[in-house]
Amino acid sequence: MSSQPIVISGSGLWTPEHSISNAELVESYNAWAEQYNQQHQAQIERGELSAKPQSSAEFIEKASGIKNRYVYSKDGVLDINRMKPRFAERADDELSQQAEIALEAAKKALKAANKKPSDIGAVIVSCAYTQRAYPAIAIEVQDALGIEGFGFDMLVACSAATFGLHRAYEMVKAGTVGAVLVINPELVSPQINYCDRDSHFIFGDVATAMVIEGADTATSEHQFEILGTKAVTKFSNNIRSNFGFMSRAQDADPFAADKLFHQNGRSVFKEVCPMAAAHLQEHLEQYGYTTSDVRRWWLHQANINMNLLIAKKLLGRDASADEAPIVLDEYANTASAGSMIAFNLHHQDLKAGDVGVLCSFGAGYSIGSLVIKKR
Ligand code: CO8
Repeated sequence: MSSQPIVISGSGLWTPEHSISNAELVESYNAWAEQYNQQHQAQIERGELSAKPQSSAEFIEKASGIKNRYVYSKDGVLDINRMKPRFAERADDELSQQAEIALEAAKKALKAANKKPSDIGAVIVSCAYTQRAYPAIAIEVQDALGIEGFGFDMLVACSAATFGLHRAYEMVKAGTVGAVLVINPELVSPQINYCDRDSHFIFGDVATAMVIEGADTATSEHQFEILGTKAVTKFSNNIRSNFGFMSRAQDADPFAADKLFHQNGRSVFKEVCPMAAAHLQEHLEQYGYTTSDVRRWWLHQANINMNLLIAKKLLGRDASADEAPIVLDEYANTASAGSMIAFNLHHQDLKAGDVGVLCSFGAGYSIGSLVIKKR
């Protein structure tokens, strides 16, 4: 067991070049809904089908705080005769799209951490979906970077990034690996039902990465000691995707609406906010801190009203944008990567001794947090 501090020594962020505003997304969804209603007019009139309701950019911004999302591929999403992104299928000897974006974020994290691939002993790809079952995307990335050692994928929906950091922390703490690269290539747009008014606006694509290592090897400018990690899961069907390899044997449509992301958003909101606030309070207490000792909250980015409510429960007042930065207005919900984006964009101003909290919450349910301190 290593007695030296374990640190986050670098982080990387890859942002897709294409973005979609609420106005663009709503315009194409509404045109699709109108076309659907015209094409199914007779069944709708007979009560056999429900008419598709119109979406609204104002509703989206007010209910979620989302104004924009980035996507790997834009044109197919806005094509009302397609309503899904367009990805070319790649040959087995070509780099997969998910490994491609993972590499972009990983290279930036390595650079920020002053690390070469030969310094890394393990690669964890942790995210909401992987584009194939095996070989692991992590092993593909490991190979592309020329890293010795091992890699594996792990899926924990919205908490994949924090849970991945937990595993990295434990590996370095146990002394089995010197430095770990944790990557979150959140390529979620292929799983979004762009024909569902209630969820078509929620997600965007992104990739984030972090390097975790012992303080004795860390040389980067911005280092954060991980004081500890805390995780909890509690089964819920309120956020679900039934996509999986069983569909073939079940003679089921592998792309039916229940196989895509769907949720009971209101219940999620009500149930997860108190769980997350209590979790964070307890985690801080383990180190003798109160919430007022925290300089920055890099909270999960699913919904601005959730973040405001959680911050208010914790602090007893509204948190400022400087205390709890919001990135979902620009990036939307990026599954597990939201708090990692917030950290990436908002950590360089912290001073030695400042305490911060990285936190995720979402499907599972799952909640993960790290209490960290600027060195
Ligand atoms: N335009 C206009 N009206 C709308 C729209 C729209 N786009 N969508 C819904 N409405 C309507 C509803 O139909 C409803 O109408 P009515 O009152 O007549 O029934 C009304 O607006 C209010 O709807 P809601 O009660 O649903 O509205 P909310 O204020 O609750 O806002 C949210 C909806 C934004 C979804 C909100 O509930 C929310 O954000 N909840 C939290 C959800 C959350 O955090 N989920 C986590 C999901 S992410 C995760 O866990 C990772 C999964 C893995 C990644 C998946 C990648 C694809």
